[in-house]
Amino acid sequence: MAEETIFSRIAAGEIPAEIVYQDEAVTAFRDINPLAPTHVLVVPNRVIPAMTDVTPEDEPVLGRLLAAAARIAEDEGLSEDGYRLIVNCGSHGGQEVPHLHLHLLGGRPLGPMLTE
Ligand code: DGP
Repeated sequence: MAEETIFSRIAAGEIPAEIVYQDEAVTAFRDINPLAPTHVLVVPNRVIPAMTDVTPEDEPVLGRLLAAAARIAEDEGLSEDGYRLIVNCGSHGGQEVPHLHLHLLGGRPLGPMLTE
């Protein structure tokens, strides 16, 4: 079994977070350091450390992450104006937490995709 992470502990209810969605595969909660009016992290309950660790057996849960993000975006009122999903990977991608996650960002125009 993969090591525990801060996000798997949030998914297990061991660390508090503002959870906005949870099912048997996926947990979504508000980012502790929001960069937009809506900034939700969508994580698999079972740890996948990073995109570089994805295997074919992860394909169903990856679909579940995207489907959950779309549903949360709708619930947050973001569908009409749109939103952005980001997955950071590794040091060049700026990944800080070694537990694959989608950032769901919206609620204002988000500007260019990259600033540098
Ligand atoms: P990344 O750089 O893609 O690994 O993003 C990690 C995000 O996780 C960052 O935006 C801050 C957020 N984060 C880190 N620790 C916690 C925590 O304990 N609770 C919550 N809600 N968010 C956290």
